[in-house]
Amino acid sequence: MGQSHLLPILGLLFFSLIPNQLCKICEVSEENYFRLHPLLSTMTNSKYTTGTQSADVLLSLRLVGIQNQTLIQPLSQQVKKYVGRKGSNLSSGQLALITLALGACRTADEIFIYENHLLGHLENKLQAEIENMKAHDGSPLTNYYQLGLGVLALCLFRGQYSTSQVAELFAPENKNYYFHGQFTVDTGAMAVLALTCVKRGLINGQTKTDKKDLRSIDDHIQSLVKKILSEKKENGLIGNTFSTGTAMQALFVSSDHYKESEWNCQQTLDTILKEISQGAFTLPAAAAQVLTTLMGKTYLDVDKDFSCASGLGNFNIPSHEPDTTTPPNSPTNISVHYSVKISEIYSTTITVPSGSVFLDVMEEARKKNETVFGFTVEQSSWGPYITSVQGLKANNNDRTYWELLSNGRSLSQGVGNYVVHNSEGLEVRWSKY
Ligand code: CBY
Repeated sequence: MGQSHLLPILGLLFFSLIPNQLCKICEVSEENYFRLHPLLSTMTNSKYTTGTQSADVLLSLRLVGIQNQTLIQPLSQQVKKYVGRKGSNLSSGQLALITLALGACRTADEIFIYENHLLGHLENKLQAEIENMKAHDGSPLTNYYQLGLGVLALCLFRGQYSTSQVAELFAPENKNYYFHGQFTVDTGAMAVLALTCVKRGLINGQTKTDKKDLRSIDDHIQSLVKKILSEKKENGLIGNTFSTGTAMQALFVSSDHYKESEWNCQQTLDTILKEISQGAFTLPAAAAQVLTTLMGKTYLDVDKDFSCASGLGNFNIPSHEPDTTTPPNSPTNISVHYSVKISEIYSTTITVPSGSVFLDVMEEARKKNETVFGFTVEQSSWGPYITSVQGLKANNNDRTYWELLSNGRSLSQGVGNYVVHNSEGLEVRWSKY
């Protein structure tokens, strides 16, 4: 074959390689599917306390292609009932997550999205977040993770948003990407997913804009990807155990922004599989997020017009809880130091059965002294969240919250989940993020 014939073939080959370069994914191989069983047990056996937890699980099951209707139908009903109950009290991120879950692929649930004007409500919620930022020194009503989810849902479902406003909001130097001056991987990763969706829309000509916005969105993705990669730990985790799944999704869809040598995806995957076997993912929201990623999917795969995948159609769904998550019914007691710190420190020693969680300690302390150790709690998709202690309430406008610490180190689990140890020093501290 002459050179003149080879050229077009080489050209074709070159172009066919480009899409691969834009999306690089590593996923669990079929012979390792059994290692995902603990995630599916957590997702299918827990009683969902909030509708957003059900939405997290529904979204994940649909994206990975589990079509078992006896699992899917009740979840979809719970999510819709929750919308009916909470109505306009849903936050921007909750509404976005619910929309993603109901419209993850082509099902009859799509009607619910339109009949209930979920996209219109979401547009208003995002506007309210922006208004709050104007009135309160750049702090949104909720947080930037939820703003990211909101923009992502509007982008995927072709709602209304302004690209120049998105480009301005998601500039990497924005304070909302940082807690205590530290870059938050969860938040940055969600922003990369949202910005990538917006960028694809611009490139495909779905949304009209000037070149300036496209360039600035691309620069933001570049800079956020760099920050995400700089949070990579020696064992491959990115941020911590619970942010790694979302971080991986962000890296899957942005592989034109880093070199292959900058991230060993397989190492990260292996570490996550090890964490699963050690029982790290006992919350449905945590299990759902990471399952999506491990099956090589991202939230950008949400497509209400595309038939539901059947990748894991025949996946053997475990029907009972794994032994690792049920702590032994041990009669032994342990004692811990517990303190509440505002500017003064209030301390006590508490005895609880071994296997108790942080919340059990707080409840015991409250029994001893309601004035000093009284507190309020709310359910979130990540379990119970402490909203006030001694009547002092956390406030997003002031960026104040009740931080959980053990022996002076900030915890990466919530009060309902963190199992306490003998003679540990536990603290709830009035903090500013
Ligand atoms: N989701 C949200 O709105 C939450 C977004 C999120 C970035 C989230 C982590 C990540 C996620 N995937 O959902 C987040 N946390 C935020 C924004 C916040 C702030 C909430 C206030 C606001 N502005 O909206 C705030 C106050 C800084 C915060 N998280 C506090 C805490 C502590 C809660 C203590 C309490 N008062 O009960 C705590 C326990 C940290 C501490 N040491 O005090 C905490 N968060 C943790 C540990 C976590 C992780 C949970 C992991 C787990 N296994 O339980 C987390 C996944 C998450 C939930 N927070 Co915040 C981050 C991580 O470790 N990777 C959208 C909605 C629809 O679901």
